[in-house]
Amino acid sequence: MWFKEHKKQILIGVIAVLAIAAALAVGIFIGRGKQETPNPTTDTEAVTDTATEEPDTESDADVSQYNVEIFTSGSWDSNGSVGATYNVRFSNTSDADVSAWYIEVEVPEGSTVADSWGCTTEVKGKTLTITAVDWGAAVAKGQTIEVGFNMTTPTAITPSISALYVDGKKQDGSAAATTEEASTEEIEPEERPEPESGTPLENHGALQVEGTQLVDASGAPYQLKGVSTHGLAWFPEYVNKDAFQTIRDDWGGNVIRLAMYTDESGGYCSGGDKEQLKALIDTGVNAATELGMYVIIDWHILHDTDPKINQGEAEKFFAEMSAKYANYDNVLYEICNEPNGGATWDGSIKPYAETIIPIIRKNDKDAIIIVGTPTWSQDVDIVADNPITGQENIMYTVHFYAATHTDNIRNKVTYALDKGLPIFVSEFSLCDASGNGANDLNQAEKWFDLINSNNLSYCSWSLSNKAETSALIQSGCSKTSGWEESELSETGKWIRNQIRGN
Ligand code: IDC
Repeated sequence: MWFKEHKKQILIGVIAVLAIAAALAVGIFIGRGKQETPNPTTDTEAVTDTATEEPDTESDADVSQYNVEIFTSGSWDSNGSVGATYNVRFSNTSDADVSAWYIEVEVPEGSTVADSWGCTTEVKGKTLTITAVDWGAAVAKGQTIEVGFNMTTPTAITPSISALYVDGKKQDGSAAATTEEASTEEIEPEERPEPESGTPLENHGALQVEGTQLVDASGAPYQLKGVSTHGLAWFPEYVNKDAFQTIRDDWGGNVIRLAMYTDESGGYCSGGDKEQLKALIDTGVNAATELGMYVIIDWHILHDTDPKINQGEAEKFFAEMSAKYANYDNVLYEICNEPNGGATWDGSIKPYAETIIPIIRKNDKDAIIIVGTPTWSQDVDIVADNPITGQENIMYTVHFYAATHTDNIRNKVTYALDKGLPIFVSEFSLCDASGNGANDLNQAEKWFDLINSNNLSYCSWSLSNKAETSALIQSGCSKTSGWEESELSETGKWIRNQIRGN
């Protein structure tokens, strides 16, 4: 493919725009290692030596091993200088546990750190070294850890990571570039689809599950195709009727997923404004309903790893949502986005689902309920061996990020479908699991062969203009609806084609 052949040029292009990436509020550093099987979370093989980086070749399956980002979570005036809280999030997406790591960040001379947690800090000239200690130092495979510190700088800064060392070895890293600058591949637009006469909801009514298949009110197989919002608290401006109408009429989509984080900053269970978040859901549900589109209310667990952690809140939330939308045939419930960490199917997720489902069913007897699966919604094979019984209209999620998740997750999907498990791809993108990095369009095509040959429903992450590859809108575009071709990111163009074309 052109993209593969020109990978080096693209990488050079990516490097050329680091100056632009430096303007981002979040500095991300991807530690790269040589590893053939790019699934960060389920492989059991030992990691190859991440220090010996070989030149890129076409067949080289380089993947991100660690994703480290630094971001500020509040700043204040400090006698003419700028005080701020900085958080460093380290995600170990490699197949081996990490026992020590540190990063270097460039800071203005004269910067001073007042206090820190999970790390120690040292400023030498313009280099700030942040070394993880105590609970911050050991990061098991698949785990994410956040450390932080308060620092005063003579002027406001946008921190970015210049070096990452893991277990004594320097990682060859690349800061993430914004989508539009990194994009060099020409994606020819598919023709805009002929609009259906009548809305999706008018034509297809209340959906049901039959075997592995989503079917419409008349029993005919039906595929939901659409987009997920980013976190509602972070990109509320995309929850509007015109945006959804663009997805319906220009893209040919019929579903919107409303992603409400539970435990990230501003999350429903982590200090977010509950009433405001529910008002956004209501705006989204009503906009979708007026347009005759389907809409998923997503309890977006992620940082909180195990759905049991916020189960009490989830029980109240879904009782309230299902009572409010009991008569809406177009509302679907997704009860736990991506269980991860120690959350097992038998021990946590299944019992959680078996508690939440009856709460929804009390109000809404037949809505589709989508259940997350272990390991960031990848292990549908485990679920297929022990699905929830005695319930109708239940589906299970598989999520993929094409540059990270490949054959072995597709094999899990095939296995699960063969065993009769109904699967919904409620979130995916074309880049790596961080939501950033280069797209792998080859792998994305393989995924879509599987999706379309099995008529699986899907929502693409994310309807936002965040400066990350998975955002569907160019980061320089502030329009919140009615996007032109040129205002879509590479991901946005490719996804629109998919939705338009099938
Ligand atoms: C990412 C967003 C990113 C945000 C981060 C917060 O793209 O902007 O800072 O969450 O933790 C998922 C999650 C989804 C992630 C996405 C990309 O469901 O919330 O969004 N991803 O990392 N699973 C696999 C990938």
